[in-house]
Amino acid sequence: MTIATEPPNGRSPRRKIGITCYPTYGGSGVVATELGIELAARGHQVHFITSSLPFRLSGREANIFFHEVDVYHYPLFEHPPYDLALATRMAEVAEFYSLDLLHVHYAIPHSISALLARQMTETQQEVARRRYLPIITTLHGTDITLVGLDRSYLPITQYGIEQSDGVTAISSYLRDRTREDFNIQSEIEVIRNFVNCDVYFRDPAKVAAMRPRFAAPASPGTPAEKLFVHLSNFRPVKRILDVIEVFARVASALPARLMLIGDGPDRSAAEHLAVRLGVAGRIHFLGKQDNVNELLPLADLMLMPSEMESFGLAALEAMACGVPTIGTRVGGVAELIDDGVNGLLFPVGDTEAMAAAAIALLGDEARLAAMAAAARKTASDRFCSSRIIPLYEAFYERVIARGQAVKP
Ligand code: GMT
Repeated sequence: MTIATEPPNGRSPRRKIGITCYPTYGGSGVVATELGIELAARGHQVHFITSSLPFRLSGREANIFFHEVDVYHYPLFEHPPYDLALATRMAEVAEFYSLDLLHVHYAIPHSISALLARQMTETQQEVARRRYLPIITTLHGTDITLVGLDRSYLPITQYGIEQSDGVTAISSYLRDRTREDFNIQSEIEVIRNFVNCDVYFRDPAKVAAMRPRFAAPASPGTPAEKLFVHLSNFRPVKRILDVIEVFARVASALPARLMLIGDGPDRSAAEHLAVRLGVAGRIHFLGKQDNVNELLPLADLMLMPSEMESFGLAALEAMACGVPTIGTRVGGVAELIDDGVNGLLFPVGDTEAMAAAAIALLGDEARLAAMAAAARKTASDRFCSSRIIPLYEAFYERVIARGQAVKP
């Protein structure tokens, strides 16, 4: 058993935490990585056990270790068993570094690999080295609302949730859906997405310097171009074509530009639609970007017309930068966006209403400024990492304490 070192300031004991996530672009990977960075900054030792270095990490951060999961490709394997390689690496790292717990993000397959690692650690051949390794699963979205509901994954998702020592969901909506769809009776802690408010903010001087690269400032007789932004992994659930449609409607009414940040399966369809609607020349396809905190504050409005969002991290990041979102009333979005106060919500697919609302808002500077200020205030009052990370730390302590009662 690891004896926690008590920090002098009375904060949570310093722990050794293994984190597993999808390391490429996507909200769950962003949350997992930012969580690791925040925990490391608070003195915890964080071990990322992932298939590659998570994209927001340099690999040189203090208190952060990276353990690559190497999958052996044997010609017999039609599908190399990543889940097993991950379980093995988890168990190895847990033993070598005496991890206090494993925290996995996105249920499939990570919770199952973690369960295997826990069992391996608990039943080691060498009895003296046996111990109980608690595992926490954080549910993010499609692991519950899409992938996990597929018949081929439902039973194992349910099993992974029920057998985890602790489960968190990123919104009340996701907690309730998990309980209903998977018939889960055990506790699910809601710990919402967070943003580092010291990194995501609007610096007027930087905006003034950078914005002209993306939208023309006012010139005699010509108003300034308005600037929209969308940030996602361009999967169908994000409805990128609605982004283009809304933007095309707005651009036919006033001078405007759109920054599209991210990449994914629907990018070429978006490019084709942009050409067809005659707005391709007004859109900056920026692809995957590392420092979105430098781009988001440049915009006037964020577009997030998703089919489903369990929370909507991209909207939160924009809001912290003082950029309100025009989004859809789905999933857990209403836990973040208060319609008419810090953003605007519409039914999925109602691009006409979204465009009309954007045009009206952009034409009313006082209302836009009030909404931008309210967006920043929501982010800083409720979702800053300084508020949310202690919730994770407290949850870790509860789960570790429960795990210490289990003697292998
Ligand atoms: O897109 C997903 O469903 C997966 C996930 C991801 O890995 O990108 O995104 C989800 O997790 C984010 C971070 O917790 C949430 O902010 C997103 O709302 C959520 N996406 C969906 O529910 C569609």
